[in-house]
Amino acid sequence: MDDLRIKYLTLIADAGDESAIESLRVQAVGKKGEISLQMRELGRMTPEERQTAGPALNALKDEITSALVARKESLADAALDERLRSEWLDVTLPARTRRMGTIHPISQVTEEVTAIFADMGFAVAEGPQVDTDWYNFDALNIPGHHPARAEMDTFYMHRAEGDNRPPHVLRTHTSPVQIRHMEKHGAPCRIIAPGRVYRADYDQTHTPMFNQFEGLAIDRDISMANLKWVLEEFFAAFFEVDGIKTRFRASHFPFTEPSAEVDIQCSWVDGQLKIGEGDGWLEVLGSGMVHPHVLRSANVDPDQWQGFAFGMGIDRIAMLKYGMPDLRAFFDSDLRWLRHYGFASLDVPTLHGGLSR
Ligand code: 2NL
Repeated sequence: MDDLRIKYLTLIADAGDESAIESLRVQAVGKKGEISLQMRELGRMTPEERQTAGPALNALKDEITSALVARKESLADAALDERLRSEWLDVTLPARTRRMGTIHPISQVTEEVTAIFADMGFAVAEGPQVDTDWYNFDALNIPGHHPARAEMDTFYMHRAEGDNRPPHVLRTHTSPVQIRHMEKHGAPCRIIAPGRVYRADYDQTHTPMFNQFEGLAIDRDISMANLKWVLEEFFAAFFEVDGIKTRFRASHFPFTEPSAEVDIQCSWVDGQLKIGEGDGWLEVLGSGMVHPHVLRSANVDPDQWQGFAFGMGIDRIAMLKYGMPDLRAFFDSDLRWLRHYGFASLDVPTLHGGLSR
């Protein structure tokens, strides 16, 4: 019996996998196994012999059965440990980047602007790029004879002879989006309207299609002071400099009264432009208090409501922030330029995660 015991305990300890354990079980304690055969021998023993051999055989069977179970469990644990080791995956690793094109600087800057204004409670409004001359001009206090119509180098849509629909234009600014928004949702409102606009003009600093965004805040007692705060917050966040100064110069637009052109602080040292320091000034936008005629056109009562509006070129502030010298390159689709100035597609700008990392 001792021989059997040592034989099986050794074999069990050496078993390398679950199927080896199973065949050992059959071989030792299965119906025709060695121990079962020994138990059959009990019948041929004297009662005295049986009294010691019986319990000893039962104890041996139990011992071998427990050894089989224990070994089986430890093999299963080892197999699991091995799987956990070999299939280990570091889920904290950064994603593998595969450059599948890049985000165009115009899209990137539009997202940055949207994130900054969203943080100040401004929603994004959108509208058609082809609109009637009423939404593009009349509603903005620019009547038919007004010189601003000619100055804007408007693209007019072709009209067939006898077509009585109102004339349509490619919008020359995103103001019609804001008019439509006020018509539909009334006051108060806080929106920005980013998008493409069109003017028939082409030289070093002008392209016939460019991108701008306008801002509009209407409430009972909004003032130029609110405008100044909002713009300074915006420039500090956008150019990532604290306490940037702005300068308001009196100006004129048909749709605002009073009107101001706004400069931001900058320095020019050794041909290097720096925003937010020094005592130079750079013109970046036009703004003012929305003209009562404009409010009335959009069915907002100017005796109850007032507010500010501004307009700024996205292309221009993108060039200033990212140091791009030529506006026209934005629209050339030159892959070398896009790879150089483009942004990684998963770097969505947010105020908490960084605008332009
Ligand atoms: C500029 C000037 C400006 C606005 C745009 C606006 C819109 C509405 C009512 C009143 Cl609905 N004003 N927009 C106001 C002042 C200036 O843009 O130089 N942009 C590049």
